[in-house]
Amino acid sequence: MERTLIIFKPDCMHRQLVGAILSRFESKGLRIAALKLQQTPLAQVEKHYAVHRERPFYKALIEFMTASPVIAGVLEGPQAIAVVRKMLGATNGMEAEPGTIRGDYGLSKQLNLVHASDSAETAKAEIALFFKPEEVLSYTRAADRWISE
Ligand code: 3AN
Repeated sequence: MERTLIIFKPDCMHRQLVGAILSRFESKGLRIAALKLQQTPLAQVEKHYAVHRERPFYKALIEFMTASPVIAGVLEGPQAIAVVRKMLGATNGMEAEPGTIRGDYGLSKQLNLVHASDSAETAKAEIALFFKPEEVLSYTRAADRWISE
C-alpha cells in the first residue's frame, strides 16, 4: 500500500471539477485517507514548490496556488503514487493523452487541475507538509476485498 498527496488546485476549485475528478479516483478503487479545504499559507506553498524556485514560472505558480482555497488530500492504494500520476497525464494539458484527467479537462501547463506526488520520497514529505499524522486515517472499506487482492 502507498499513500500519495493530491491537491485540487485553484483552477479545479473555480471550474467546479473537484467532484468529477475525485469520483475518478474513487472509481479506480483508491481510498481517501485524508481530505481538507484550506487556504494554503504562502510559506507552505513555497516549501511545497521549493524544487522549482529557480524556474521562470515559479512566481506565477506561487501566486496561482495561493489565489484561492484548495482541497488537499491523501489517496491510498497499491502503487498509488504511480497510478495517480498516470491518471493525471502529462503536466501540459495540451499534450496530455485523452482519457487522462489533464487530457480530458486541461489546456494549460500551469492550470493543470491537480497536483500529485511523483515519488515515494516526495509523497512522504508532501503528506507531512499538509497533514498532521492523526489526520491521515487507515480504515477498511466493505469493498476493499473486491478491489485488490
Ligand atoms: P507536475 O504537476 O506534472 O508534477 P511539475 O512538478 O513539473 O509538474 O510542475 C509543478 C507545477 O508547476 C505544475 N503542476 C504546473 O502548475 C507548473 N508548471 C510546470 N511547468 C510549467 C511551465 N512550463 N509553465 C508554467 N507552469 C508550469
